[in-house]
Amino acid sequence: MYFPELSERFKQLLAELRGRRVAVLGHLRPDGDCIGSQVALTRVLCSQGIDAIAVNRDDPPRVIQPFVGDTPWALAKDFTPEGYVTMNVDCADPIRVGMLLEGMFPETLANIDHHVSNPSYGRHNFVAPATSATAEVLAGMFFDLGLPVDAVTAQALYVGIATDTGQFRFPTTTGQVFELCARLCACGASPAEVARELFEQEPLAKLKLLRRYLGSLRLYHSGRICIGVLREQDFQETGAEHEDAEGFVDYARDLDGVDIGMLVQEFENQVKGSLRAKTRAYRLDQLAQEFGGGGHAPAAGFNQHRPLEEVCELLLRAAEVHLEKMDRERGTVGA
Ligand SMILES: [Mn+2]
Repeated sequence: MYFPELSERFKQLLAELRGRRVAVLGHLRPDGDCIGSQVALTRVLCSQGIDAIAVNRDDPPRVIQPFVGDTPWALAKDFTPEGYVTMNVDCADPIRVGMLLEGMFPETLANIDHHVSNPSYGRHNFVAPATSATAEVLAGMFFDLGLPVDAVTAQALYVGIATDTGQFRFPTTTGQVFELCARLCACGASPAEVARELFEQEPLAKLKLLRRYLGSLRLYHSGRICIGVLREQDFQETGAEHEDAEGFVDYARDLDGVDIGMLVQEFENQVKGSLRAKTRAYRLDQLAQEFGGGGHAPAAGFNQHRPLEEVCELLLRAAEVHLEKMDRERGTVGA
């Protein structure tokens, strides 16, 4: 068994839900793990005689769309919630589903997630903070319980794990992750097909946007902090979409000598910050919380309603203080 305790409770929940209607909710601006988890859970629920549908405020990103297949799907604005209970996936916080869905469903029946900051807000909680992805939790429970994992489900779970591990590079990439992926491949997941869809259909506008982000990178704090920015103008002038900036922050983090990499971008009249560290030791979830956000220890984010310059200044100062505090706690002086 991968998750004995969670799987036992999940089995009981499935029995309770037979014949019911379930909306499987994901977070705003969904990523591969969110969509992959929604697709997989919705399909497995349907296979168990549960009338399930995935519901999102936003459409899946362009490169993730092909993995939805024939899974029942609705946008929040077109959805009638009467008679449905909800299961949230990959949502560290109930407000992550967006105001519209939160208003429709003040109560979350089940909360399935892997964010360390998740306060277990559901009536039933399946939160495994040490795992790489919500898709890993779902895959483990499905295999534990012998539930049917069809090819679309397997592929969706593989997408969730491959994206949330940064293509099997992040510290959360364990032996169990590879074991589960091997089983997903046996059920029809294709790593080559996923790689082609996700990484080998880059629009030129995205590369133009990347050039601007790379051009904006600045080093601070003896080269241990790297910040790059993207303004609304950068998106307009390159013709890139906001989802194209996904993953750019890794370039800042990946620089030699850098401990914390950041991307600060103007987005929907807000300023969005993405934070990445090379190790979990830097507790970026805590740094993001200072700005009203959250996430994982090595990868976190936030939204702010201040001008971009002001956010950068505050963030840099907070990051320096945070970095020094983390150094002291680890008993090291500098890098
Ligand atoms: Mn995730």
